[in-house]
Amino acid sequence: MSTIAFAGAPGHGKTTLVAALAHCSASPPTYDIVDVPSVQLGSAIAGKSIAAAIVVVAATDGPQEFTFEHAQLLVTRGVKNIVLFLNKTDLADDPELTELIEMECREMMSRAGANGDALPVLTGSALKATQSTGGSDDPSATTIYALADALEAFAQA
Ligand SMILES: Nc1nc2c(ncn2[C@@H]2O[C@H](COP(=O)(O)OP(=O)(O)OP(=O)(O)O)[C@@H](O)[C@H]2O)c(=O)[nH]1
Ligand SMILES: [Mg+2]
Repeated sequence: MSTIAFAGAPGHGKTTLVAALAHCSASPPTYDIVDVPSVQLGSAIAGKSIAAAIVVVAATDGPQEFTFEHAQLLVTRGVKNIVLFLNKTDLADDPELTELIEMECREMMSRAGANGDALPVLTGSALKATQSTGGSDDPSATTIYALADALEAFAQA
C-alpha cells in the first residue's frame, strides 16, 4: 500500500484534515497515512516510500520554520507529489491576506527546493469539513473531495 504523509507546523491542522478526509469519504482510503506530531515526521517517514505529501499551513499564521523544515525534508526524501493545503480559512476573513500567504507558501516551497509556482494549492477549513453534512454545495466538503481525489490518484500511480 502507498503511504501519504501529512506535514506542517504544530497545530496547523494535520490531524483535523485527516479526520475531514475520513468524514467526507464514502470509502476507506487505499493508502496508509502518516500523521504524527511535527517533530516526528522525519523518523516516521524514514525508510518509507512516500507517494505524496500534504503540507498543511494555517491561513491564520502562514508558513513557519517548521513548515520550511518539513518541505526541505520532503524534497530531500525525493517526494515529488506535494500538495499545499491552506487551512483555517474560516478564521481568515481577508481573502487578500490569504492570497498573500499562498504566495509566501509558494516562495517557501521554492526555497526548500520544490517547484513552488507549480504547487497545487487547496484552500479550506478542515474543521468545518469535519462538521459538514457532505452536500455538494458545501464548499468546505468540496475542497476535501478534491483533496481525496488527488490523493487517491497519487496512491494509485
Ligand atoms: N477554526 C479552525 N480550527 C481548526 C481548523 N483545523 C484545525 N483546527 C484546530 O486547530 C487545532 C490544531 O489542529 P490539529 O489538527 O490538532 O493540528 P496538528 O497539525 O495535527 O497539530 P500537531 O499534531 O500538534 O502537530 C485544533 O484545536 C483544531 O480543532 C480549521 O480549519 N479551522
Ligand atoms: Mg496532529
